[in-house]
Amino acid sequence: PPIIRREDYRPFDWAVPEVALDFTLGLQATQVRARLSLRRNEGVTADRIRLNGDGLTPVAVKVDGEASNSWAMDGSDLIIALNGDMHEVEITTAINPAANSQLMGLYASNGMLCTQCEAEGFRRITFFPDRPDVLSTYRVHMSGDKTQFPVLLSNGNCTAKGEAADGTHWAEWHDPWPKPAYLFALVAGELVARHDQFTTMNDRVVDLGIWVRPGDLDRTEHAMESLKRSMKWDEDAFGREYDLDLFNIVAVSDFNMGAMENKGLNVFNTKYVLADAETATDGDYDAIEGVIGHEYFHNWSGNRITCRDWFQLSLKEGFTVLRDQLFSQDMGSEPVKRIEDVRVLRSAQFPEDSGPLAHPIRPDAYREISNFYTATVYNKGAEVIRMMRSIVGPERFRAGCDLYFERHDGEAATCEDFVRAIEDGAKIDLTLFRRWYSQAGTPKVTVRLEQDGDAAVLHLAQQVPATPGQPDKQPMPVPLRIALFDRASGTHAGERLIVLEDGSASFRFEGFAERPILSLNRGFTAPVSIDRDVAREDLEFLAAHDDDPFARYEAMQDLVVGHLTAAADGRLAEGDRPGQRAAIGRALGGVLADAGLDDLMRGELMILPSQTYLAEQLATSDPAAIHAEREGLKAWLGHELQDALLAMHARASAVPFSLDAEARGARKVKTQALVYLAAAAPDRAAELAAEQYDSADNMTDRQGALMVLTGLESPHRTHKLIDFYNRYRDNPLVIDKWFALQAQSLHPQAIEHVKALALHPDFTLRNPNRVRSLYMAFAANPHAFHKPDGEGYRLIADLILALDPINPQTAARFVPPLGRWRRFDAARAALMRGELERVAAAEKLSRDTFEQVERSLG
Ligand code: HT7
Ligand code: ZN
Repeated sequence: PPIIRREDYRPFDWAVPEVALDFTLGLQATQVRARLSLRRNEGVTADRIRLNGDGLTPVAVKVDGEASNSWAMDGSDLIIALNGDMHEVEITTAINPAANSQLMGLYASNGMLCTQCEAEGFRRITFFPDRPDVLSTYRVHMSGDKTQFPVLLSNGNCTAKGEAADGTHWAEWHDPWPKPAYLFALVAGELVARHDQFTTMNDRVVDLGIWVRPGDLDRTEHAMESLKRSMKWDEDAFGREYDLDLFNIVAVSDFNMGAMENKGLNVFNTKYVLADAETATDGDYDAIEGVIGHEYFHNWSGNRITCRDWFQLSLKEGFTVLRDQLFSQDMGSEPVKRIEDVRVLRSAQFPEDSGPLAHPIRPDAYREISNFYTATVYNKGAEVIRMMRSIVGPERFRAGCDLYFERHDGEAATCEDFVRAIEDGAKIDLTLFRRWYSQAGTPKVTVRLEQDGDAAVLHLAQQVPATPGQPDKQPMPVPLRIALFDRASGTHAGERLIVLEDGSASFRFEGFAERPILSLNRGFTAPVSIDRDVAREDLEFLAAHDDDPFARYEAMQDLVVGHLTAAADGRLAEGDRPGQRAAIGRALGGVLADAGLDDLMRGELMILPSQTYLAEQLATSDPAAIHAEREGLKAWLGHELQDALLAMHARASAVPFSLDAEARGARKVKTQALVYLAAAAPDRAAELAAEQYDSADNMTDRQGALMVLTGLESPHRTHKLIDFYNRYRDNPLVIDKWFALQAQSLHPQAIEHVKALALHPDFTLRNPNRVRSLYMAFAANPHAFHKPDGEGYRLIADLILALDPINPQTAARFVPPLGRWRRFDAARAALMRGELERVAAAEKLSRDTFEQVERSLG
């Protein structure tokens, strides 16, 4: 497969102002007639047009109303000879949605038809210039059997509908906003809707519909409320008003990602729509609100202003992630949301940035764009824009965003356009800052605080590591919010933002008789890793007293990370272990007892750094050693703090169910307490967990209890797993949880359980949620995945080979866990690499998997 390069971008030769699509729908056979109005762009002399296709053969081609033979296939693309400046081309194709297991283009899911066109799915429906810089208005006519497809939806507004005598019916939709093909959508099937309305800032009434399968309607209330909150928030926070009379969301159970922002017709994975207390956790509720917001916000950051080419993906994704993060911060607890977002960044993006798949947020080359829907483009992309916001402040940032929306409305823009709008609107020079767009790798900032008479001097140096294709890097502006705590009073005189512009710099702070305690990267203002030699007492102080919640969390984490990485790496003198554990115990005990903390925040502070994050701190690591040390510490803490944890569990259990912050916090600390107790006193914890499971009146408590039980050897484990399955066997989203809990469990036989579950009648490779719930959960379970005999690696390689012909996009997402082979001990590295080589040797690999394996073997 060829490499596509950013530098090769050229505008398309033709404009396609109008598209008319006519669908004759059938699950096994759908006919598509596409009429494209074409206008030659100025200065173009070519005598042909290239229309992208993927797996299509033209049934008929007409040019200007006449059947034409002046066409030829070039690979998958259709080339039509055209001499004039304006033409109308009509192409008929025939497709089989039921056979579309890739879930790209038009496919059948649970008896309904739906589309997924981003990034390059439209070319699997009809021949078209399938690139985001070709914008057209769409008219869609569709007809189909009325009983099979009672509901017919597409983008924009429904302009007409009717019935025929033969049992079919039809609908016509018109979307007045020019859009690229990737935003096209069509849904047809037996669906029911929750309807509501939203009145915009300019008093326009928008009809809202959330469409689901009959039986799921009473689980759509939270999604609808989230949608209305998103619409209001985008008006208040960014001045963005919705621009159609209708906004529809459809939930489908077979979907490659979370959701899709098609204009006026978002298509969602059911996972991010359906919720009630019995079947969804508090985390699920939050995720639904976040994803509903994310897709809605794309209406401006993505749809009204789209991307010029797919290298600019972060223009819409990074910005929209930032917008959804700010939305969720405003809807719930700001510090807790910030901590959660940083945890995701560190567990998903930092490893990507330090491995063979590292790429800048604006990549330079790809073979398959689906492989670049990554944590780097999304989450680091959001962090990069958040840094601009931190540097200029929220008001000036808003001015920059206003200018961006005004300047580029209706265009296909670039990341450079965005940066320039922020520069002009916020009045700042971002020349050096642009390096964040072009350089991969997580900068490491080395920190030293020195006392010089009555001044504290902060020495900072940065180093951006080499990444594939980028051996040498330039320094990038790193904004760091800091505070200096006076040792005597334990207070600070206010925080400030410093920006490390160059490779190194020193900052002098007068008025400290004694070396202060440094609180650094407060709020996680920069997505960097920090290397600092800081005394444990200082970390203990910050873990107890820092008034910045993120920095307090960070100090807790640092205390544990320092100890566990040294221990797992064999650098910890045995004599130092008791003292270090005691310091962590004091810090955690303080967190449990701190009456000033709310439980949501307390729950965050109780979470130990993940095994992946710990491994990331070491050049190469032994997962078994990290696992043993981490579990050992957990058991020690659970034992030391047993009384406080039991008391907390009892207190939290008495809080009645509600969705308010207090009750959610109680549920969070309740299961956290069980996690520690399970490590320290498994029998006692199993009894408590079984009680929690039985008395649960909500999924958060029930899933939390079952999560703890799945890691234990206890008769309760089997009983509750059977009970859970029987209770929820008709609810696929909950059965996904059942698979995932077992695949990610601490149980020593987890790998055997995964192998057995793969043979369970409810397991299928055809549903991405189910595949992820079993195998992604397993690949993220270090003690099981990294078994020294390499069986975990073999399991994932087998999965990739089996899944690749069915759903290459999903298959390719399982390559990165194997691709991190360089970061493990030599024996494991050889086994992981061996499995990658086995995949590479397969007779036929998709472009998706081929590219990921090629890069991973590097
Ligand atoms: N913009 C959407 C991307 C997406 C996607 C990409 C590749 C294959 C399937 C897909 N489904 C959705 C999702 C988003 O970021 O909002
Ligand atoms: Zn998005």
